[in-house]
Amino acid sequence: MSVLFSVLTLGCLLLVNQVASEDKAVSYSGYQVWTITTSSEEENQIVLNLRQVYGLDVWQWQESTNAATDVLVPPNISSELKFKLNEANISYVVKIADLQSAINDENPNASSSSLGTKAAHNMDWTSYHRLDDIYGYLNYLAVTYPNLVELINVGTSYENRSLYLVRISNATAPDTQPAVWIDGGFHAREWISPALATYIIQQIVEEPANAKLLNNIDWYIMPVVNPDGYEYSHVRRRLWRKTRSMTTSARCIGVDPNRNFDFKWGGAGSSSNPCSEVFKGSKAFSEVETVAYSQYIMSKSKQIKLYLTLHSCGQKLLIPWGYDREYPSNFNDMMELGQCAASKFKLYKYGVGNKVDLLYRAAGNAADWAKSIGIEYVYTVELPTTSFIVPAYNILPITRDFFPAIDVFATKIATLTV
Ligand code: 0X9
Ligand code: ZN
Repeated sequence: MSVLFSVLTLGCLLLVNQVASEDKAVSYSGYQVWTITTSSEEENQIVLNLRQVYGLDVWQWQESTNAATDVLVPPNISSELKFKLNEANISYVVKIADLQSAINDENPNASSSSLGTKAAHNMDWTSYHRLDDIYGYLNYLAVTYPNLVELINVGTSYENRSLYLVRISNATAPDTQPAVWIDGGFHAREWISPALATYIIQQIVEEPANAKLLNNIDWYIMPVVNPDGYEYSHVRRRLWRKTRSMTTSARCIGVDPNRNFDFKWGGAGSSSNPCSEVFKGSKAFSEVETVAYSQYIMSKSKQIKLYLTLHSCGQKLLIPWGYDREYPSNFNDMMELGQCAASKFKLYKYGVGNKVDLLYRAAGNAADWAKSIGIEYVYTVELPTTSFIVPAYNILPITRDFFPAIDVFATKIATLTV
C-alpha cells in the first residue's frame, strides 16, 4: 500500500514539475536538503531504496563508505520520508531548511553590472552571470588581445546557442606546445564552475603577474559546455542539471552530458530512464554538445597533457577511472600532482583520490573518455562548497583559493613535450 502510494506521489510530482517548468520559474519553496547518516550496510540499502522509490535528487553521496548522503526533499514527501527514516532508526539533519530562501539570497546582484554601464563587458566575479555576459567577455578578450586570445566556435547546442571556447597562447607556430584543457558548465546548476573557468581565463589573460603561465603552454578553456541547461537553470529551474534535448519521454527532457561519452557508455551509475538525472542518452554521443566537445578535444589530443573538468559540489579532486574501481597505469603520478595542487588550497579542504573510492561509479563520464584517448593528467574537480547553491559573495574566495593550483599544474605541464 505505502509503496503504491509512493509511486503515485512520485508520478504526480514529476508531472507537476514538468508542467510548471514551461511557463515561469519553478519555486523551491518548502524544499529542503537533508543529510542522512547511515551506520550499517542494512541502513545503506534502506536509504538506497528510498532514493529509488521517491526518485530523490542526491546532492552528495559516497558509494564506498557509510558516509552521509545529502538529498533534496520536496515538501509533499517530507513527512512520509521522515516517518520511514524514523521507522528504520536512521538519523538525518536538515541542512537547508528552505531551498527557495537560499536561492533568493544566492545572486542578489544578478545583472546589476550591466545596468546603464558603458563598460566593454559585463563580467565580474561578485555575481553569477548569464551566458550573454560570459560570451561577451570571451569576445571582448579576443578583440582586445588578438595576439593572445582566439575565440573558437566548436558547434551549436540543441537550442541553437554557440559553443565557444578560448585558446590562449603566445606561441608563434600552432600546436607546438603542450596544452591544458579546462571546461566548466557540464551540469547546468553548478554555477560556481563557469565562474571559476572564466576567472582562470581572466587571470591568465589580464593579470600581468601570471604571464609565466604562458611560457610553453597553450590553454583551451570552455566555460559553458552545456549552455542550454545553464540558461534554463537561470530562468526556469535553478536545479536543472542535464541538457535540454527531447527524449523518448514526452514529459522528461535532457541527457546527463557526463554520462553520454563513448567510453564504457551505459555502465554503472548511469540510467536508461529519460526521467533520471543521470540519463545516459539514447546512444553514446547522442548530444550535439558532447559531440562538438569531444571532436574538438580529439583534434588536439596530442597537445593536451592536462584535462580539468570543473563541477560542483563537494571539494574533491577526482582521478579516473570512474566507470568502475579500476586505476589507470599512471594513477600514482596523477595522485602525486593532484595532491601537490590541492596542497595550495588554504580556505577549502579538498579530498584527492580515485573517483569511485571518493564518490561513486559514473560510466560514460567525460573525464574517463579523456583518459581513454590518451590524455596524461585527467581530473574532475568538485568545487566548494557542499551545496549547489553557493552565495555569490563566495565566488571570489573560492576562485582565489583555487587559482594557485593552476600554477602547480602549469609548472608540470610546461616540462612535457608534444
Ligand atoms: O556525477 C557526476 O557526473 C559528477 N558529480 S556531480 O555532482 N558534479 O554531478 C562526478 C563525476 C565523477 N566521476 C565519477 N564519480 N565516476
Ligand atoms: Zn557536475
